[in-house]
Amino acid sequence: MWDFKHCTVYQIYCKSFQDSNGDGIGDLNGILYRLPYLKELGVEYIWLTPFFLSPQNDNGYDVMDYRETDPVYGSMQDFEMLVKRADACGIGIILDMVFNHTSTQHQWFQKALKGDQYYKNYYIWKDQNPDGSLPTNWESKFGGPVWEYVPQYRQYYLHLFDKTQADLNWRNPNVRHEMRDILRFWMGKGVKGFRFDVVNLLSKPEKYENDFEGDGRRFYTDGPDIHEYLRELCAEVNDAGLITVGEMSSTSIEHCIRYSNPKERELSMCFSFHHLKVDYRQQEKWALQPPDFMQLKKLLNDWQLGMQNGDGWNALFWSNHDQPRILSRFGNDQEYHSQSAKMLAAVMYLMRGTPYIYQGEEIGMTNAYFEDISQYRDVESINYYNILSGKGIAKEEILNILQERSRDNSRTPMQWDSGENAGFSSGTPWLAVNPNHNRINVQSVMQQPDSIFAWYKQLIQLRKQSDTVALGSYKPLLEENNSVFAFCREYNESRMLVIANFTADHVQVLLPEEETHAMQCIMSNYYTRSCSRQMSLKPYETIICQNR
Ligand code: TEU
Ligand code: CA
Repeated sequence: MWDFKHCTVYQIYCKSFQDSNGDGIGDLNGILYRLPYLKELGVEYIWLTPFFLSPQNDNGYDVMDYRETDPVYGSMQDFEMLVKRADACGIGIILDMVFNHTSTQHQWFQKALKGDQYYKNYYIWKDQNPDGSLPTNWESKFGGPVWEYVPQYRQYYLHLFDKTQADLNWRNPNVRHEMRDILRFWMGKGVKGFRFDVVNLLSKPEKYENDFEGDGRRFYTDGPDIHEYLRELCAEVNDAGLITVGEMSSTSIEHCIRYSNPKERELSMCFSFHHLKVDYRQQEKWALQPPDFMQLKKLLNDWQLGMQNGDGWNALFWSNHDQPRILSRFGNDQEYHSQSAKMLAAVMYLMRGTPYIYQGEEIGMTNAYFEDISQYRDVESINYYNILSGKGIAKEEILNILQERSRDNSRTPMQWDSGENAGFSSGTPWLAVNPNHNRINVQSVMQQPDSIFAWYKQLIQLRKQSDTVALGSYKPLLEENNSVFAFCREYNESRMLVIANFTADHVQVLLPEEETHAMQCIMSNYYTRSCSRQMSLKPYETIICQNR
């Protein structure tokens, strides 16, 4: 088996991948059925989003029992079979552990509500202020305050996300013990890794104070004891050689170096999100702005260089189940559908780090373009529809914002074929299928040798085989160019050059002489061509060159 630097991970949002029993909801047996597809793509790991018992208020990120499967996704036997069959295809399963909070339906929280002090101390409780105000003025990530009142205690519990997702008290050693035990349980089932949800929010401050500059995040992001918690949590997982990835909310390069530098023995790698906020107006998700390319380039370059200098490791990604489709966002999902999809993939997945492909990205799936609020399912979208309406913003404008920003954009069912419900389900899908499945689907890419899918396959193979891609150093090029992203990877004597036009215009580039010397083009999204100092790039053109 390859180390994780040569590997690619494929993210499966179970609910939307493949339904096997006609209830309109994707499930574990659906994934089993589609394993040959993933084997064909060539990925080494599947990151599987939560399928644990849950009331599904946040689609499984509200866990009720960490050791049970939700029957809607299948049984424990189904899961065990999936692990076994995936293993036979050379694919390891990475589980998604949501350890910052539990569902308020979890028996720990239920016992806490019934007066059990042992379990009450699993969560975070605060008194009302003497003047009757909330413990702090912090805002929940899904809108509204982070505090929910419980009359029998005359106290509030903390929830950074939905009010049905109560934050766990990681200062309590019993909580930390439970979590290690849960990891042990799943390691026993043969999983090959863990993704830890919002893991840099686990360590809360000693004192809770009002935030007059922001929403409160500066008090609990990368908190005081976080590195210690991670070392403790992952000690056995690391000893067993499993892969771990932390989802880091609003973090810094300095912290991510500590999280992922192998000497620290915390995690294998980190997801960070700064590059996915370059189209937020003044850091505000619900305010639109066209993507700022120069900022995108600077952020990606800074993270590449910063993590390289500190011996940290990035998880490389454009998309996941919380982000709109990248093709509709930084690419062009109409005229240059295929070219821009390939260009984006080449840029991200040839950087230094481990690639994470989100289901459907490899066939060029796009945003949903829903036109009515009734089509949305996500708790965040629905909350913000109400919040923005309350602020007096016109309905049409809110719908425009949701078309760009809703998490449901990436959650529409996987498009397998052009038939009814896109081959996802024989019943009514829980979230509408994108009508463009008649053009964009797995069946059709399989028939095209130059498809987006074929391009992804090639990139995955390249990483498997090339130490330059997997292990090489990263150096940004053309940093001042406001249309082109370019960088060089180097390992011993071998060098790779990636050049990408992020615009729909033809652009000229002039590269330094030493960068193009003895270089040959190995991949291009128009046609294979030579590599020279001076080039004219077509709309969204990308070329990948190598010396050899
Ligand atoms: O997401 C964390 C999270 O902070 C994002 O939803 C974030 O708000 C968004 O990306 C803003 O850009 C994780 C899970 O991935 C998400 O699905 C869950 O809803 C959330 O944690 C709570 O568990
Ligand atoms: Ca199902």
